[in-house]
Amino acid sequence: MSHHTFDKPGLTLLGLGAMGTALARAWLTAGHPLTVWNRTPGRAEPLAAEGATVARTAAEAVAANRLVVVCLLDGASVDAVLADADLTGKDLVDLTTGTPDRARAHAALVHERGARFLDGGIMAVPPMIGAPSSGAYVFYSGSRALFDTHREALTRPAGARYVGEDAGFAALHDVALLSAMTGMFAGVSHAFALIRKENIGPTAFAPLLADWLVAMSGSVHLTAAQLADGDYTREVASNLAMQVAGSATLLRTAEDQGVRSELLTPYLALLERLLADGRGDEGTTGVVDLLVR
Ligand code: FVH
Repeated sequence: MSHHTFDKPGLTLLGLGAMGTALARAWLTAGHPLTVWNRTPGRAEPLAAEGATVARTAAEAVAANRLVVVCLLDGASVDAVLADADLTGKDLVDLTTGTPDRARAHAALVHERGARFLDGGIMAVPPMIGAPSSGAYVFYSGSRALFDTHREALTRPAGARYVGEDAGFAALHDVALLSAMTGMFAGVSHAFALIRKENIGPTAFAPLLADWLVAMSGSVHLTAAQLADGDYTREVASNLAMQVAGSATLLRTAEDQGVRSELLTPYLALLERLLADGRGDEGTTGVVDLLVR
């Protein structure tokens, strides 16, 4: 049975996967009356015991509240789930991961169906949701009016960073951060591969690696400053000529340790192109120009 007292505005949540369930618990714990629906009904049962109202259909769940949050697998599942719902007068928030273009197209369709739209990109994994000290937050973009109307409810599961009226911007921020993370994961894999065959314990090595990555992460601010003013030689501490010379050491060491260098070579090839263009006194910021088609 529920032990919550509901004195907060109600909302609807469609999708009770790992993330949806974490979001639901955060809203219930905060005292928001919550209507839920999930394709596989069994996933709603524990939440019903915690105070959620379980709708029989997605359309019924949408009808229950003005604020409707969806957190589903992908864009196709969102389209399927919302197909039969009346969105007139609704405030729809889509926390499903997708591309910026998908968010913009979805915003246009939702507007045609009479609703306001806000897209969200969740920068957290489910255990971080509802834990204020976890650092979890959500990028939001789209209707500022919707965001302001529901800010209190929206910031219960995680912090919020509103990044603009363009509905695609939340997804763009989300994907940009995830892409940088992917490059970092690639580098981490390479580093562990280099020590694999030696008598260097990975757990002893890990703190050294983590501290180094944190120390180097500050370089993003110099890259940003150089991109902003167009002077790529400004405050360069490690110039490109030196870095390209050093890259031979990285590749030779990989070979000597029996490690494939395929995660490094595409990036190093871009540095060599910049050097060949006579930009040896710059840092690595010119790579951004080479990447943009
Ligand atoms: N979990 C994570 O770490 C990440 C963190 C960052 C944000 N993502 C995104 O959040 C969306 C939901 O992720 P999730 O972790 O909740 O995903 P699942 O546990 O796999 O649950 C998927 C839900 O989607 C429902 N579903 C799938 N296909 C359909 C469909 N065709 N029609 C209706 N519902 C559908 C599924 O229902 P069921 O399988 O239980 O019946 C779940 O409710 C996602 O965009 C992440 O990228 C999570």
